[in-house]
Amino acid sequence: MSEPRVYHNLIGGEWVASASGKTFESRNPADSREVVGIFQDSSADDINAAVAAARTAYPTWRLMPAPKRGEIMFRAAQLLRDRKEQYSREMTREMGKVLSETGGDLVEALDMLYFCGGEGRRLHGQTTPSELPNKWQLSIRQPVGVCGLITPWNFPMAIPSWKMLPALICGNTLVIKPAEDTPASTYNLVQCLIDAGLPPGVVNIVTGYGPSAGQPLVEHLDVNIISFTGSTATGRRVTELAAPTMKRVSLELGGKNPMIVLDDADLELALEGVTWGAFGTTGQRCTATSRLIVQRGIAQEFTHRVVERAQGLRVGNGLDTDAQVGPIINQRQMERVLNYIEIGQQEGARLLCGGQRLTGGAHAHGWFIAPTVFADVRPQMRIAQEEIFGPVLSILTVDSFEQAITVANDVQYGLSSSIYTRDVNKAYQAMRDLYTGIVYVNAPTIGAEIHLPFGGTKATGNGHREAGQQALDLFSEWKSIYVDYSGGLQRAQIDNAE
Ligand code: TXE
Repeated sequence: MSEPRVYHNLIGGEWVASASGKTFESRNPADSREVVGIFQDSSADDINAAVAAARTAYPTWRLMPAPKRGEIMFRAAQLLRDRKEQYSREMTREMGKVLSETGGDLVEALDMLYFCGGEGRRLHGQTTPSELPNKWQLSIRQPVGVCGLITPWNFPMAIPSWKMLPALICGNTLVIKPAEDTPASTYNLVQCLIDAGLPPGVVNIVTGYGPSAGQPLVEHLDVNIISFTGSTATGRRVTELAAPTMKRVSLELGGKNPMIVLDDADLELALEGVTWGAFGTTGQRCTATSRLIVQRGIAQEFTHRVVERAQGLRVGNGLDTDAQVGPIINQRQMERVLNYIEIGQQEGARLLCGGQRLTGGAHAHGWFIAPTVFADVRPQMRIAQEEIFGPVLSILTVDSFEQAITVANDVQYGLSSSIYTRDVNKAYQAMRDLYTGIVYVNAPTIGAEIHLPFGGTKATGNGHREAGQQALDLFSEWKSIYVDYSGGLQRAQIDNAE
């Protein structure tokens, strides 16, 4: 095995070691003997240097015409496409998910490059008539300044792209602190931007752990926005840490996403959907289908078929083209998922398949868990309420459509939901009444496209949306401009009726 690559922080266009000289390893979750890369274990000193570099680069980048900023993204997209195979393999080595999924993760970044590149020629505001004669008025977007971006490990390139590219097209500069388990894919995306002509200091990368590297970024007085994706607990902490500086904070947190299957549904279609929604990415998606809410008439038959499917899934190293489900990201997360399986059994849910770590053979050195299905789950059980973030599906049985909607909504999260039915009236009622940021009809809870807003209600976030044109609202500040060409003082906000 060749020597692992040593990655440096990117600060002001230079590749530099952490101020302390400390580093950490990122390992392959499918084979923990393999070191994927060595990264800088950074602290407040490194964050301070990176924020200063971003601040220095800001005035010039802000004034670069947005279509020109977009052209850099178009060129980067071409480079990313050319490097797709290599980067997908590297992503599978650091994150674990199967190659077709890491290819999909990369393609999301590609789509985002094209989408945001195109926004460079729009960034629309409004023009509107005035209530006074000979006066003209409009609203325009202006950048906010320096953005601090903190990303998780489950979408190692897509999520950084969702944050970096809208920030950049709006004219901001940034510091990104990628997840400690999967930093390499952030480097790969940024390398494409650099090779496409991104000026130094516009994007800075600082690697390290949450408390030592993430926290100083959140607290920094000269950082204007924090965009964070991760756990609800850390999101809450980030909000508290940012509050004294009054900076804008965008949070994309957990989910407990339900799929409803009514008696009249196309069961074969629903079966395909739940298998992909629950066990794709090993259940490590914020939109993963973690609750299956089935109507009583089909519950027994459908549960039986779901279990059959789950048992047939091939779990293995994502680089193995035969594997359908990869490992869990790390030992801590694996233990967390196994603990939830334990809790489910203690709560009285019926374990129908899986439930254990896979060991031996191809699984000997990785963090693998067998696809797991629980039946007889009641709505208030912890496995029906809390985000598990692993290949664990909880099946709940209901008597009616109305009960299904109530159960679906009765959790602290509100990211994604789905309904399978052939009844068009019920489908429309569900679209109206499911209180989530995303609703799917006859499709699983995963599969968001980048040109629609992404995010959720309740504890899933704090009201912001990523992706779509709505992402621009986070990374820009509105300015309203009034131009009076009457040559006299025209007084607004005064009773001119006379
Ligand atoms: O997340 P953390 P973890 C959920 C999922 C998972 C759980 C734990 O339920 O089981 O979170 O995962 C940085 N100040 N999601 O521990 O801790 C950290 O370095 C600033 C859902 O990996 O939230 C990393 O870059 N930053 C989620 C990022 O926060 C801090 C995807 C996320 O880490 C910090 C991932 C601090 N004090 C996990 N502490 C989704 N919404 O998709 C940590 N970080």
